[in-house]
Amino acid sequence: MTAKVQPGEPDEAVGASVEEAGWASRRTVLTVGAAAVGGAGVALLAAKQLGVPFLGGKGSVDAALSATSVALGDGLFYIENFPTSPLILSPFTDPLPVPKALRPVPKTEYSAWTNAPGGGVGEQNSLRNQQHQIWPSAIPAIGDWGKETGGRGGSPDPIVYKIDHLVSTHSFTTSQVLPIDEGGNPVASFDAAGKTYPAGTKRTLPLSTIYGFNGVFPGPMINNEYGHPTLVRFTNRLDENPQNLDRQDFGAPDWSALIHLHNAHTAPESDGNPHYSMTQGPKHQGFRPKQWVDQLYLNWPAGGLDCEKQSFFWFHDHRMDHTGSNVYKGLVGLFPMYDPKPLGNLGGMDMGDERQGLRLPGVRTNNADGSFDVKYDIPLVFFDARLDDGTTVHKDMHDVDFPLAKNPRTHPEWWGKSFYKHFPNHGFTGDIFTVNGTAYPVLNVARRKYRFRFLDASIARIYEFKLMTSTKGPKTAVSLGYGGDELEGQYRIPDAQQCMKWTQIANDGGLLPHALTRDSFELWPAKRREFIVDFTKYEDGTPTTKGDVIYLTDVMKMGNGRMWNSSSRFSLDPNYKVPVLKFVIGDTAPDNSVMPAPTKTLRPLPNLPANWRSMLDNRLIFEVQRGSAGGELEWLINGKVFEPETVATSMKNKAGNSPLAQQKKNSFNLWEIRNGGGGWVHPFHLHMEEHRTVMRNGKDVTQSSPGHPDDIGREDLVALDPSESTILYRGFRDFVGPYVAHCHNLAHEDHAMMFGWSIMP
Ligand SMILES: [Cu+2]
Repeated sequence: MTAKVQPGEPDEAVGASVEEAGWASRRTVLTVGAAAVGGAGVALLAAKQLGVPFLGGKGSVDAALSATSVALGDGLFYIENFPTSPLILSPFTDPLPVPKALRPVPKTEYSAWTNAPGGGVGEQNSLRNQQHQIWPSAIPAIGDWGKETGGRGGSPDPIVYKIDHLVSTHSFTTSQVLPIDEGGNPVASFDAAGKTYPAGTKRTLPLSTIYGFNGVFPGPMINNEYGHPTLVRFTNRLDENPQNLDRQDFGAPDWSALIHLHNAHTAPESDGNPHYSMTQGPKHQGFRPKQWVDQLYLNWPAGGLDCEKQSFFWFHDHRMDHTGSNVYKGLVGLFPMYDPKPLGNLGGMDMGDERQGLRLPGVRTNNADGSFDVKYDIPLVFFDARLDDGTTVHKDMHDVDFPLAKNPRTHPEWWGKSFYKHFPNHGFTGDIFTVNGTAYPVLNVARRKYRFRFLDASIARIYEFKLMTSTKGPKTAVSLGYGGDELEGQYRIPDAQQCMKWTQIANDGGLLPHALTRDSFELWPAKRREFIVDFTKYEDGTPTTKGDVIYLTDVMKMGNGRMWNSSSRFSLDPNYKVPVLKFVIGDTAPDNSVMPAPTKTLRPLPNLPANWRSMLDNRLIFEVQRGSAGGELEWLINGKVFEPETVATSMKNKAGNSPLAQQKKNSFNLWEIRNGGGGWVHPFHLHMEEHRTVMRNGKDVTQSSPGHPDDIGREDLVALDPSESTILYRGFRDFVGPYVAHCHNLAHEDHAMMFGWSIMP
């Protein structure tokens, strides 16, 4: 988009292999518009080819874009054309993958690394140009941390993990599939060898090429505890392709990646955000192949305060302009967070041991290397995919980045592999729903309580989940007479009825002040929500029996990335009930966990100052909107595209000021995030500290928020309904430097809906 290239930027760092990745074409772009790369560069290149006046040069990218916007009309660079994925014929037979904790690197081993992790100058990355802002021993004795450590502060040295970004393969299902068209009719299919299979032929899916943390999707899970820092050495090895896999036409074309632990309380050099990366550290859109970075997660809450502790993070790629394609290509990992701090004399508050503290479901096994596993505490990662039908034309503005693909054209050789489109007008949604990387899996559960940690790792899809039973079971949407967008999810359970309620204990900000009982809940991109499910009885009190089947069911219809077509909050379609995960109840198992009563305090909220309303007039205001910067730069904030090297400016507030998005360290403020409308929804994420939503559309929601019940807790992502305005109370504690805020609809983020902000000493 608008990334500016550093003069003398060492693109050659990657070596000769970049030619294969399309770097040559990017050079051409750079010669056309020396001040711009990516989408903006492409727009400028296109403008030149069209004979539109070239207005390149630093500072005039916006002008160039508006000049080209008319010429780059939809017809030229952009068609909204998606394949229909083949029908999975035997759903709910593959087991749900349940992640095990990644094992750390022994100290004897990492101490012997040529560049062992450390807190010294230049020790933070392979470029040797950054230092960890706070090494664990230097954590200040503030807040509860001061009390906890007897006024000493500090934490032990980090537990060290090693994660490589690798080119690898992934299978979404072992089921046979039937290739179908958008009407649900059987169609011909293809293979990589050039063979065509006639309509009606059942097929086995080929493996999809992924970029994965340690080569798997979803990537490793690191189990963490407050007070025990974690350091991950992320090494980019995406230049290696030992299996000679076809990389297709998505994923960052220079194979760079930038890893963000969403939403850890983390220094900028470990935050992996584009405002940081373009101004410090890599001074590039991401870390390139052969480079490494040590990301240090102090596992220390904002202000040292227990009330700021969180409970479930995930890490994912944040490479500027290609976050969506890198995440969709597999760069997703899990990072549950536990709290061993004693709760009175009841033992560790939330340490994965149901005999202690809050007694949330979990049976913990400590491993000798410092890691631990927790049974009955299961992350569920939701990801919707679309698979190539071999006949859909690949064509969008990023084609220039992938010259080997020779787009626009069809790719029968990619039949059955994951399909991605960078710039769809209405965003990207898949028609196959996967959980932990597997389409329509089954989980055999014991008759007891479980804790489930939900994460939406999709590009744009929002889900609304219910627990349902059915006597007749799932039917294909095709057999029920549906076609087109109504084929999303492939299966429906027409006779399904809600049979259990959810007990919500946490959202993206960590444990709620108290548990909520819910019939259904929405899960927006990047959101986490945690629930306890009691598999011993139904909501009417009837006991379950062995062999009973319960479906985790999505009831939100969302045919494209714009917003839902129907959901419980807005004109529910009672016929849209898509089973996503099948639970089969097994034998009764011991259970020492306790279902928290609605009155029981889980995690008390941080203080909201009584005079917060006095800060309203001088709040910072950011309006996200669909704009007209031209080409694919259609997502703006305060009328501007993302400028990675600068901090954004607020709209003029009631006090008459337009403050810079710059805050003093350890200050607090109100930020308004406003949805400029147009019938879109935006999951808006602010890095660094979770916030409290204090107002929606001018109404105080600190006590209750209809439509968004867990607004009463802390959040790192605010769900913006169409034309909605939200006001957030935010802290800026402990670290200084550059951060970002952005829409987490990754198609929007990659097309400029992001802004830089920073914390000043
Ligand atoms: Cu958005």
